[in-house]
Amino acid sequence: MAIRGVLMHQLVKDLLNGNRRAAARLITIVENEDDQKRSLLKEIYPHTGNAFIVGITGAPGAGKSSLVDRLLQQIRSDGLTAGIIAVDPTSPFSGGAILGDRIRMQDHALDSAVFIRSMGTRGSLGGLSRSTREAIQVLDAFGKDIIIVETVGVGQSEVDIVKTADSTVVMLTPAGGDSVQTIKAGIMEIADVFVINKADLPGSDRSATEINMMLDMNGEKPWRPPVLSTVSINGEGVNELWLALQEHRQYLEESGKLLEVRKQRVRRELTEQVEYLVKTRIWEDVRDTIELDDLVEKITKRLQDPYSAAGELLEKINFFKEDQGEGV
Ligand SMILES: Nc1nc2c(ncn2[C@@H]2O[C@H](COP(=O)(O)OP(=O)(O)OP(=O)(O)O)[C@@H](O)[C@H]2O)c(=O)[nH]1
Ligand SMILES: [Mg+2]
Repeated sequence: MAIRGVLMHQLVKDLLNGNRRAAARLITIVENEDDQKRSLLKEIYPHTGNAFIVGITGAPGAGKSSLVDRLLQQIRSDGLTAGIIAVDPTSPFSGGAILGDRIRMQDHALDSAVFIRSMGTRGSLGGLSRSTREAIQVLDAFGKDIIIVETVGVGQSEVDIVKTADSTVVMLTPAGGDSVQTIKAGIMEIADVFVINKADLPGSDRSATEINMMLDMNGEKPWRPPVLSTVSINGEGVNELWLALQEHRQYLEESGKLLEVRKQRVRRELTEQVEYLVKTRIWEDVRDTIELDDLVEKITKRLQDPYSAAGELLEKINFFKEDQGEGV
């Protein structure tokens, strides 16, 4: 085993012993590296699956971080530990949002039962949703009871991220009445709990009514998402949110839905992993054995077509070779 392998093993041991620096370093590794991290993810996997994962998504500036900060107080007063991952797809490492997260959450920064981490797209190989999921695994193995993932709800990658959550909170603000119309259908569907934050501003009642109407049109569902109002700056409604999350968790557990959802997640991860392996192995082999440039040249000159060339490339590749050792 290479020295790095030994180091990884030590880091994982430290993580399992509750060492914060190990947790931080391991998240950096899953964020930045592609090869080495697989062996460490393998090692921590048996220690995961215990955390309850809450996703919180909403427009930029809706008040997610402020709400999470308040939620932390509830979680801590129930004697539970928490891990927070704030995903900022637009301003990775230098954005005001991240700085803001730090400032707002600083009350908890010294609390060893709380671990807060911001993640950005820059440097995250294999996509943000994958590295977020892997960071969740690290915090899960670290022993955090509740893991909260904060994402800015704008695109597919955020929807993918919340698919990792057991409970998803969709946050809206009373934005002059157009808030409900502008939320994406995909975001609407993933909500287990709706929160109208900034309920101190006018229009929040109307937003709540609109969402309730939309939910009623959806027909009977085994879980009907509650629509709550919060003021994250003073903590109003946050206790109700914490109760709703606990209720949703109880519903998931008692209905067998939690198991079902987690199975779906494992299936997706397994599929992704296989596809990832196939992809990386193909290109390793292609680089090793075939002059890609020659083929490109030929195809460009119309001496060959890309369709048959692709088929021939595949035939030259040995997919099912044995495990290539550490890191795979
Ligand atoms: N009036 C009012 N302002 C709020 C409330 N919650 C948050 N804010 C303010 O809204 C701004 C954004 O709050 P954040 O908690 O950073 O929002 P966020 O959704 O995490 O923002 P991003 O991470 O940048 O997307 C801050 O200036 C907060 O003080 C609220 O309930 N009422
Ligand atoms: Mg934030």
